[in-house]
Amino acid sequence: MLIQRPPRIPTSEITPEPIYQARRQFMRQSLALGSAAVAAGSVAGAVAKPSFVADADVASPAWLSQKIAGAAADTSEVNDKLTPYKHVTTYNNFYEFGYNKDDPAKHSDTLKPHPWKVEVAGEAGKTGSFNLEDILSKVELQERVYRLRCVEAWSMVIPWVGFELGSLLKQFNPTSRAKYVAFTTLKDTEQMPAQGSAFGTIDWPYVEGLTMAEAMHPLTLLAVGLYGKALPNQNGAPLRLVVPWKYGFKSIKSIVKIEFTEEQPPTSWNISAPREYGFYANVNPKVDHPRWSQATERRLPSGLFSPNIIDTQMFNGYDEVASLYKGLDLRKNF
Ligand SMILES: Nc1nc2c(c(=O)[nH]1)N[C@H]1C(S)=C(S)[C@@H](COP(=O)(O)O)O[C@H]1N2
Ligand SMILES: [Mo]
Repeated sequence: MLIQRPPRIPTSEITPEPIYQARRQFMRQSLALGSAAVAAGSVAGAVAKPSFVADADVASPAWLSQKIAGAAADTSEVNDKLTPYKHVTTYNNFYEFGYNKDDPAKHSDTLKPHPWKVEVAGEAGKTGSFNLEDILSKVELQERVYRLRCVEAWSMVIPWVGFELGSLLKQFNPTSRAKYVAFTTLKDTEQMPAQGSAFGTIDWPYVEGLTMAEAMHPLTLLAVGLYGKALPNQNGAPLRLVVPWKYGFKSIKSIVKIEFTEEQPPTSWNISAPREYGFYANVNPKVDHPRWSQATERRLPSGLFSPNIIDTQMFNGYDEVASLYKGLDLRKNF
């Protein structure tokens, strides 16, 4: 991955967050007061609706906007401050639209996320091509506030709206031969012009993969929104993976294919630089990238005078996944 310059967003442009934080405080208070509602099943009752809703227009069909607006709020305690919407949607990696962090926000309006189909293939009882709307009609949307740690040593905290990948995969009845799940991004030089550019580090389409156990882990999401709105194109509309304990490049955007495989599938950054990017890509402060340290990270917003450097945590702080890697040498399997 290219080493990027510091963010270009001046600190003066940072959207004030009080709206989001105030709203969250309100949700907490109503939760505390409404203990009866909580006991009766808070997810369906008092806390339906995401806690964090950006005051932004994101074009999306009514059926999707409505579904996202009804997502169950994340009620877990999150100590990290959210990264403002403006940064989440203007500081992006989406090489299909260019290398610079502001390219995806500037150039992704050529992407047409609706209507959208996802092909499901491979080692499963049920395969075929499915409309996004049909896929979403069979899952429950939830808000999840997750840290996102890029391999380039910057990070954000994002309130996603999505559903557990495992809840979808089960519906296709994977066979006993399904050991991995492979994902593919759209390939279309009209919608993704930079895929046609002559000098490139990636052989399109972008591909990624997980072990079956990783894919079925309840932390693993397919996201359709963030900050209570549909995903902006630059964040991977209309459907992208979110694996919070792995480096951001595993969280593949604008997915058109999901395939159950017996063999470990190829992954884009591993193909382009195998010594630098592995298949596992678990966040690990003790295993440095060959060209830089992974011990710390720049938590966005980060500026010249307040770089906001923090310690990187093992598995990005999601210790509950440690059991997935018992007996695996994480230095070799980086
Ligand atoms: N198809 C595709 N998916 C992708 C990328 C990409 O270039 N193309 N970049 C990855 C990287 S390196 C990161 S850090 C995250 C960034 O997600 P965000 O822009 O929504 O923060 O997307 C990942 N998914
Ligand atoms: Mo990344």
